[in-house]
Amino acid sequence: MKTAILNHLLYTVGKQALGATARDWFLAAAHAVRDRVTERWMPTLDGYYRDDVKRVYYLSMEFLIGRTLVNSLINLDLYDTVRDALQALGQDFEEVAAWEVEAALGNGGLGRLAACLLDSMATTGVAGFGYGIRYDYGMFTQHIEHGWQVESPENWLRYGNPWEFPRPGVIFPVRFGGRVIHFRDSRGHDCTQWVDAEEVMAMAYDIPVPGFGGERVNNLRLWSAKSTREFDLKYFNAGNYIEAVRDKNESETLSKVLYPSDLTVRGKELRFKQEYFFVAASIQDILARFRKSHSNWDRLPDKVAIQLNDTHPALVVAELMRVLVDEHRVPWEQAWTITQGCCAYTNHTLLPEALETWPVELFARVLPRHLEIIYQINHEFLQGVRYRHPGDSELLGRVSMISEGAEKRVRMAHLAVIGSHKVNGVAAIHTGLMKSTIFSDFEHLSPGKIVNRTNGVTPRRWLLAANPRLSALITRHIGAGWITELDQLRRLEPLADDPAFCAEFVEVKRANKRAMAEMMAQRLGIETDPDSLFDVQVKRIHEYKRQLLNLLHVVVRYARIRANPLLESQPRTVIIGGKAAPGYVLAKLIIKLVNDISEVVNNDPLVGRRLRLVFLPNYNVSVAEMVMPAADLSEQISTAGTEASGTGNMKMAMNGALTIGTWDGANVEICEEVGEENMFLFGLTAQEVARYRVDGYDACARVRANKDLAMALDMIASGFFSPDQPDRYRSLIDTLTVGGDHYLLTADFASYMAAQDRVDRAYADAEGWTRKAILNVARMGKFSSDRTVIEYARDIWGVDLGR
Ligand code: 26V
Repeated sequence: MKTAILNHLLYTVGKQALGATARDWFLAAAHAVRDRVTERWMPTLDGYYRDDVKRVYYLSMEFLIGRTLVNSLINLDLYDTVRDALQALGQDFEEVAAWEVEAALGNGGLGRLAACLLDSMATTGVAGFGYGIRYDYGMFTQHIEHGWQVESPENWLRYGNPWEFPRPGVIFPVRFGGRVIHFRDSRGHDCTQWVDAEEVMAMAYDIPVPGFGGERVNNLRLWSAKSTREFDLKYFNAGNYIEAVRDKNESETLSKVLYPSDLTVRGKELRFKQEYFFVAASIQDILARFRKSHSNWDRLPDKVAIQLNDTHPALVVAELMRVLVDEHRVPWEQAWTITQGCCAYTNHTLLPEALETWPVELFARVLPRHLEIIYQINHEFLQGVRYRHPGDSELLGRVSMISEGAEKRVRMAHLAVIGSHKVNGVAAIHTGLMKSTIFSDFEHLSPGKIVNRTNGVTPRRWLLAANPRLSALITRHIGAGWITELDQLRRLEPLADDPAFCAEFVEVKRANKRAMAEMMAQRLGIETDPDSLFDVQVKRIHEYKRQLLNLLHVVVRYARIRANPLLESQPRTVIIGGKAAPGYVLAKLIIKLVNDISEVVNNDPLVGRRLRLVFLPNYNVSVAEMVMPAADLSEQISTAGTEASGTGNMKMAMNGALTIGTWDGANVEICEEVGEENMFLFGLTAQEVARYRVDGYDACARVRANKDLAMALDMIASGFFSPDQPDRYRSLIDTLTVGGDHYLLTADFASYMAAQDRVDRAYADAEGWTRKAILNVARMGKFSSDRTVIEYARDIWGVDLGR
């Protein structure tokens, strides 16, 4: 390994040991590791080809991968080897590894889930291929200036990406615009062609995805936009250099940047084009691979499963139909059976503002043939509905793929549902709500099509790699089988009553908290007490996730200490982290509020060590890897019915945090596993929330009725934390009062405060807390993404894993 690293330093990086920077060492080590991954990659792909296995294509606009070095080392069992080799070369492993810029090609939960599923597919033996976009700029970097979020672009490819293989030979044209012509061919068949379109090229970059154990290495293929050769020719022919280069630039903007909002992209034509760009390239690649060993299109669903990660790749349905019908002359009905047989769709949110629709006008301009196909699919679908439900014209309007109104729009979720053989939600409660709310008509029309697949997270990254101390402790007691069979963690249960084990467990948590505290002191200049309760809420900033509810608790706690300076109170460190979409004004205001409150609380000598509030800047995968192992309390406090699943909830519980949470998303199933006595559940149920919203309720009356709530809101609204601009938070507080409090913070406030009191009492009993924390770890087996993948494989993908 030493020689391999030195060779790469010399021949790949072009440096000598003398004069090499830590980044040079990182690149050299990464290439040495990549060599080992590559050795197992080729045989894996050959094997798939030889055995003609069914392939699963996971299409996602986002893969939130994070750093790769440590993860690869762990999956290949080379961690110690490389650490020792670097040591022998005079380099500190951790310092070298820290130079890796993470691949942040995603917004949050949806993108991170895609990355976990890739890891689990490679580990469990699914021939799984990711397809996505190689953004030049992934998620922005968040800086905090005077308490406000400021975004800056992250040029993550500046020093090269050692994990990728450019494939200049794998390049497909993608067309936009033009018009459609219909004609009759020489044999009298009706034909359709899409002509006069502009062309952009999609070039492949491959990233190997090693499974744990290193036996199998799958592939993630990301597309990058390149201008077509014609642009270069134009430059030669017309001699108009500037124009030619401008065209080149414009076509290459397609893969320039990830949209940093997980809310809505209304009216963003570039986003629509990005979606088609990666769909068209992926479908060409998938079909070309199929055609290498098959000629009968009817066998496509036997060999190809296409999983649509939300509706972002839903154009697959229209594109597959177009290629089969227009280009390969497959009869429409037959093409439809094939398309439905291949496609399945995962829904990740019920929030109406996040449900994608695109104006018909935009479709007609950018993808005219696809619009025709969508109209045709819709027509036939509605015929069927009309036949089964004669006279129900309202039903037709509700399930149509086209929404009528001031502006006609294509409903991408309806396209995805109608074009798929299975549709799934990501937690039991979420799937239930899909069936009873946004997709209830489809549930009646095609019972059984909508199924649940509860999310999971990969225990390799989120326990083994992120928390080496706890992993070592677990392995010492129950062996290493848990790494690929997380249910084995159950064997820890009896150890929750073993004082020696408990002491070791406590020591692990304390060490993780010390490391986190050191980081916060170093980077943020905030001193925290590692013996205080680390109360963590890390996730995107959204009203529905209710970071503001968390802050109200902090303010009440602070006010109590001020009112009674001698008050005995459990020391707390409240940590909040997350990015706001750049255009989401209220979310950005919430970040400023965290910083304003922390400024006051952390500098108030009356408070002492009893309370700290920390805003953790630039929350990303690498930061998460440090935070999850250090959390005592996991805040999962969304309004019931709004968080599809959550996956941070799983990561924290798996690392021994207790959850304070609502009856929402996967919290419900975590509770089923770990037991209600080992969590702090509170608040309205999803049913009650729905009731409240229908009946309407008086948020202002709620505020008047609760002294703590009224006081906290008044402190914030009156400028106690923002003396430089006393009305800064007026608009934010108004959303909770005169604004109607859509996310029901005022309704859940009292119950949340009571749950926080239970937390304090539980934490005061150190032994009891430790026991609960151990039981949380022991009972989290269900939430391995290996289990999730196996469930998808069985009857969504139709892949036999021999289990
Ligand atoms: C929506 C949009 C709208 C268009 C602009 C770009 C964009 C990007 C992402 C999204 C979808 C966000 C949905 C999402 O991330 N859902 C999360 O999915 C997690 C994995 O299933 C789940 O654990 C979280 O509860 C859910 O919020």
